[in-house]
Amino acid sequence: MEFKNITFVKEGKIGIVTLNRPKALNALNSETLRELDTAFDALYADKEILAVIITGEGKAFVAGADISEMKDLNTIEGREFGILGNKVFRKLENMGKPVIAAVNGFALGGGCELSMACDIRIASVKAKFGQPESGLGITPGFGGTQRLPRLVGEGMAKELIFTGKIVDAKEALRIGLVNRVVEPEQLMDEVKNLANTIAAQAPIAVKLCKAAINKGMQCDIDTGIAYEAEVFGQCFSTDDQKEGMTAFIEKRDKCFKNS
Ligand code: DAK
Repeated sequence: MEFKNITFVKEGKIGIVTLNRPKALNALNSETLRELDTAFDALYADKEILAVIITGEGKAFVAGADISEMKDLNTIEGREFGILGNKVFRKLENMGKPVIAAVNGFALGGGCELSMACDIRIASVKAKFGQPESGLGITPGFGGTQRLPRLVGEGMAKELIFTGKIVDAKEALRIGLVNRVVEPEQLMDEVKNLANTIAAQAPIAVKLCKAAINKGMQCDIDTGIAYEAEVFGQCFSTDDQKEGMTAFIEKRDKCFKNS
């Protein structure tokens, strides 16, 4: 697929989306958001793709929503921009495929929010995270006030959002914003290995695990446990459950069919 501001390639079972507006540090303008929307639809529709990686070209992952585009928005346009971004990020979050952010550099504002809409964040030592919106006279608009406290806790999220402080990868690891930190040249290998490990599991089980965890993060534990029981039951209608358990008993490699 051809895009202006992103690239989308397939490597075996992995789909890799790269934000590719390095001159603007991959800032998210509405055109880029619409391209991401199209790419996420394509990722969802492609049954061969079992895991997704999002990364950025150059020294940024994403340096935020595009300030030059946002500067002169009126109330209605601001709301529309926020709705578009949230729609795209929710699509990613609910895609039913695991998504890993390979955070290569600046992940600020909408960039930090994009990384948080992914399931797992792996950072390069060069990555920097923050929600600098309050210094621009706005609130985070692509879910930062909701996802950051869920990830790092309320107090830490409030400190980061109220101050606009930018933290390095080491601090992001300490507060639980990223899973691990690696050298820049190891980042894509590390993330691809992780993506391939996930892609080797039963895809429907992974999809249902993601759905159960996402749902459980939003509701009380009894509702979450009831949902888990539901999806656990659903697994027994899949070929891959039979294959996974039969392969274990027969002491052979399993061969999942995503069915
Ligand atoms: N938007 C547009 N252009 C950006 C940009 C951004 N967020 N970040 C960087 N750029 C551009 C710079 O303007 C510069 O362009 P030229 O001057 O070369 O034309 C180019 O990228 C290189 O940037 P720098 O020269 O500044 O590079 P440095 O290495 O010196 O500094 C930096 C890197 C990341 C520290 C710095 O660029 C920076 O502070 N950038 C802004 C970071 C930021 O504040 N990000 C948060 C943006 S606000 C909402 C929807 C969404 C949002 C809010 C509400 N609703 C509608 C409800 C989200 C808001 C945000 O994300």
